[in-house]
Amino acid sequence: MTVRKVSLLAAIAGVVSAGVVLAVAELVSVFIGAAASPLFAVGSLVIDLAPGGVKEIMVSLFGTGDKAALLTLMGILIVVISGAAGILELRRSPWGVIVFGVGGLIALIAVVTRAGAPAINGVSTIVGAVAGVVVLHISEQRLARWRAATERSTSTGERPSPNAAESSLQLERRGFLTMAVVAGAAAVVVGTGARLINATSTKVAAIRTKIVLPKPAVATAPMPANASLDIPGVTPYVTSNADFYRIDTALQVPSIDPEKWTLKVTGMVENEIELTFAELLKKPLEEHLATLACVSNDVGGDLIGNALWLGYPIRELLKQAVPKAGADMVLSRSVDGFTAGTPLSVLQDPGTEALLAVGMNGETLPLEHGFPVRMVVPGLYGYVSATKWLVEMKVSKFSEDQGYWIPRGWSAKGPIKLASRIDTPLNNSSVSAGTVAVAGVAWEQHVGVASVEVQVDSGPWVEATLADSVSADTWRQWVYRWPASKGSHKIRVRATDVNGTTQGQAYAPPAPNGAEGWHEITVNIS
Ligand SMILES: Nc1nc2c(c(=O)[nH]1)N[C@H]1C(S)=C(S)[C@@H](COP(=O)(O)O)O[C@H]1N2
Ligand SMILES: [Mo]
Repeated sequence: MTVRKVSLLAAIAGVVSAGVVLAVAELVSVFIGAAASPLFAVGSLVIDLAPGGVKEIMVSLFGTGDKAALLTLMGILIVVISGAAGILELRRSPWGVIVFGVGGLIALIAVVTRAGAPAINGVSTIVGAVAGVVVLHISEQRLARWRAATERSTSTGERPSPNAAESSLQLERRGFLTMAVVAGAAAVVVGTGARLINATSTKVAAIRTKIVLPKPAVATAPMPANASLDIPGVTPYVTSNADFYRIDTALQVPSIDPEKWTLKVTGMVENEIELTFAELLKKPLEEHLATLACVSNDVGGDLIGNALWLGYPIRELLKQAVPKAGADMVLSRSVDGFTAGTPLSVLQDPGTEALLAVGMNGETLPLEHGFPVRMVVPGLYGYVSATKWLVEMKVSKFSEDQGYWIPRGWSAKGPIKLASRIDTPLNNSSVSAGTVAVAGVAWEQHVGVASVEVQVDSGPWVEATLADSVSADTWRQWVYRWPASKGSHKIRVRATDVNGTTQGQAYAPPAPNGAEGWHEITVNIS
């Protein structure tokens, strides 16, 4: 065998062994809980350790596919490192085993340091690492014997008999290949199966579908007939749950059994509160439409959605808790450790419909949108208000506590900025001459949009027709019927809010507190 072929086989055995680590760990995690999966724990640790700017880069590169991108990257790294460890183990045993040991240790640290992780979660990583190390060591030994047998069968001198050498070569060859193929195939089958079980968190998903939400004590006002303009290509006024953007640091959607869920109100309060899901559902719930936006949403971006939320007013809960003098924020905490710091005054404001939401568009909150309970606060970006998988609200001070994104370079306060977007026609599309409906949405939640204007090339700003306003807390559709002439044109949009403030042209990136600037597209009229 050539050196190259031996190295390649050694590397393959290393990659197979890494597959065994992951598959066995995934299998054990089926029994002790999905949060014990080392791959996801390491990914989450990477997310938490990454500097703030990285989020922006990942989101701008991959949008809501940022998690898939991270996992792909980790996959490539695992292949490269385990392949190298395979070669090392063959040439300089036990160095390959040591590399695996270090990798396992890092994974173990990641698993047990996750928010709320019990120590038992470490078991799957340990069992997986031991299994992988055994496979690595034995398969590299077999490869070494196969290589030795090849050398014997080709060296003429000390050959006992050509047949014996030949058959021992076959034996060693088979020994290695069987191990690699069997271990590899088993890792793929077992690992994929176990991962699917861990990912779907079937139990909680089944519990969720059985929940019957109560009728709201305060229903939303009937929607004005003209809240939706009937323009093909414009974003629907209400975003369906399936189309609602998803942004969070959770590589695995947390699964919370609502029977075991409680919300604790703690910190600077006269009365600490602990609320169960059943108690929450018995309270007078309200229904409100609110548009939720991500601070990472760039000019023209789609990290924004509008939904009908069902929930209990947070101000009522705070009334029962009675915040102490000096408190000015509520640090809300997710079961996975994410936190958001929201101004206490906003949550207590009788005019702000901040909800402990349990329903979204007539359905129980979907798992990836925070089941069983999340916060929704009109007028604030999600990173400072919309905590999903909510388990604690700590009444505190901005001078004492910080939400997850603040030490990563984002502003402590995150009021939504006035913005507008062109949905149709699409950028760089070709449209035939005639009247073209240029349409989109504009928003400044809790303030309200008063007018939208459109400019074609360097022409005058022309006022667009606005859809009826449902409330200041939701976006408004707009349309401008443009008499389009042939050629390439630039179209820009800008909105003015109810206070008379117009969006400025100067571009600001999403970090640290939200993008600014006019959305502009180019269309080709033919
Ligand atoms: N637990 C948890 N809640 C979270 C986040 C998170 O990372 N973890 N991200 C916040 C951010 S940045 C936004 S924009 C909204 C997005 O909510 P959605 O995914 O339901 O659209 O959730 C907020 N709540
Ligand atoms: Mo966000």
